[in-house]
Amino acid sequence: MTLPTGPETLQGALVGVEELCCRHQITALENFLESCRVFAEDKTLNIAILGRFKAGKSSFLNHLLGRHLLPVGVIPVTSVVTEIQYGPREEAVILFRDGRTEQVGVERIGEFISESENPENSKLVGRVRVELPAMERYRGIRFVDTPGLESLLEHNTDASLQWLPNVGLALVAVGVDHPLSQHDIELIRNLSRYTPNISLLLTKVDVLDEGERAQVQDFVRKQLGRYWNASVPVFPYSIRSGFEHLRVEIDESLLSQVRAEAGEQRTIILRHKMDSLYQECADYLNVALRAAETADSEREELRRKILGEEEALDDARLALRLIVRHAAGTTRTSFEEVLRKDEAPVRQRLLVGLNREFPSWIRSLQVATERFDTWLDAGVTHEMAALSTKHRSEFVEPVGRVSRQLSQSLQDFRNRLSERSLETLGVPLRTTEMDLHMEDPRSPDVRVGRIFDHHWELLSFLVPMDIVKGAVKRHFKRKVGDVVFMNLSRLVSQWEGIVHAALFALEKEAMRRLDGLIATIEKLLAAAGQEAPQIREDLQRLEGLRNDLAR
Ligand SMILES: Nc1nc2c(ncn2[C@@H]2O[C@H](COP(=O)(O)OP(=O)(O)OP(=O)(O)O)[C@@H](O)[C@H]2O)c(=O)[nH]1
Ligand SMILES: [Mg+2]
Repeated sequence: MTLPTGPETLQGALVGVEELCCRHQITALENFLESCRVFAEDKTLNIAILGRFKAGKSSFLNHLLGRHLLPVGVIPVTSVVTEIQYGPREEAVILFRDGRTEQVGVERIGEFISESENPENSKLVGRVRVELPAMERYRGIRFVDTPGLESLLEHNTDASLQWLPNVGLALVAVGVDHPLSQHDIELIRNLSRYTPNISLLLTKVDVLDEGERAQVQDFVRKQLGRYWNASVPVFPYSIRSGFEHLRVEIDESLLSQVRAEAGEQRTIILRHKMDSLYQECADYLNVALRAAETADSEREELRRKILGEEEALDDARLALRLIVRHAAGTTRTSFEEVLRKDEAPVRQRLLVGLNREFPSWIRSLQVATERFDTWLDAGVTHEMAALSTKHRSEFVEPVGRVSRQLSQSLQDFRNRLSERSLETLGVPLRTTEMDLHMEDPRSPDVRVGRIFDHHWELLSFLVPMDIVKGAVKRHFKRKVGDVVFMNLSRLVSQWEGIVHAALFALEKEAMRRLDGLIATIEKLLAAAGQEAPQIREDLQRLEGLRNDLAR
């Protein structure tokens, strides 16, 4: 692993925390440790543009780069995290969630990142990386455009929030038309766990006259000052002509400086992340120390006060399970509901096709049945594939919803633990649940295959087609209806199977996290008196590592 500067110290710090977590079995910090490790290994510092939908994030980056690279618009547009960095040749790489990559021309990225061309990210893109020779002047940094928060399109909010732990520098975009909401404040608070370097980009200032602009800037600065002691610099911006000086200003006061000191900046940010990590690790160790200082006879009581009775833990597990069971129990009826409206139109389309094709099949009964079979197979497969794509987001919706509910439920459990720890031991246990993340499920294979068996071929030499034509066509029409119905049921079952598998995988992961957290706390609370010196020593070691880094 290579670290930006002071590699031994940082490396030592990461390994040090890792060792302490390992010795005291603080498995609950594994995810956070991992995100620090990933950041430490990244050679490029990222500057993320985050914020409310339609705040002008993509427009800002286009304007900064002096070209129309990212799609922009009046309705929510960006649906995939997009990275822009220096490269000797202009190219874009689409990184799909399943690990596949595809290289495309830069002018085609809209097909993958815009809501209109990739609705609800149905193409399952993880990230898009664009390399431009024009980024030469910003070598060493990478701009990251993120999907807007707070719109009705929750998948966009999820995509950005899941990316959050990777943030290097953050530029929070706030339009003067919605100057600073509670959500923006929450976002900045959330970001401050991961980075000390947060600035505010006040966009669209051209829509205000000079007096109003001063008022809004004053308001925003005052509000920020109310919540943070550390300053959050505010950069007014506009992409309209007449405001070019604002681009120069942000470039000189922020971007160029960051570029010149990218290595140092990475170290500062990594230190900040490590500091949050220390804080949380120290909280765990403090709990263990207080427990170790408690007389053995009171230990059981202590455990009960903090973790609650065994039944209370079972209730917490049950609550997670119920979230999943409830969602799984309603998928079938809701999927049937979704597809019910499509049955008649699909049947109708196929019957129109049948009327069109039938006259060319009537040479013999054998020809008619064979052609009918092939035609219906292709037609139904096509219709099912189209329905599967059209309703994909409705089918996978429970997965995202359940994932959010489980994360929230786990965080509530952590908060209760912290409160009880503070009450009982006088030390809090500030820990944060990393969002549960589930890869989007794959769509089912809708190929229909041979549709039905019949023995008409046996009759085909005996029956003159002219006479039975009408009966055959009526029979085919009935068959179309039956096959459509059968395959819609099959599509429901296929999606139900896929979504259930994803939901149960989420349940398993949530359970694993809850049990991991409980095991961590139990282990810490079980710390016997003779362990106290070791814990004290480890707390000191942690403090030492922290001081080393601060120096
Ligand atoms: N007047 C004015 N309009 C702007 C400015 N910047 C962006 N806009 C407009 O704001 C709208 C939203 O711009 P986008 O860049 O798509 O916003 P976004 O934050 O990337 O939106 P999402 O990707 O949906 O989150 C577009 O109609 C832009 O033309 C600006 O400086 N001034
Ligand atoms: Mg955008």
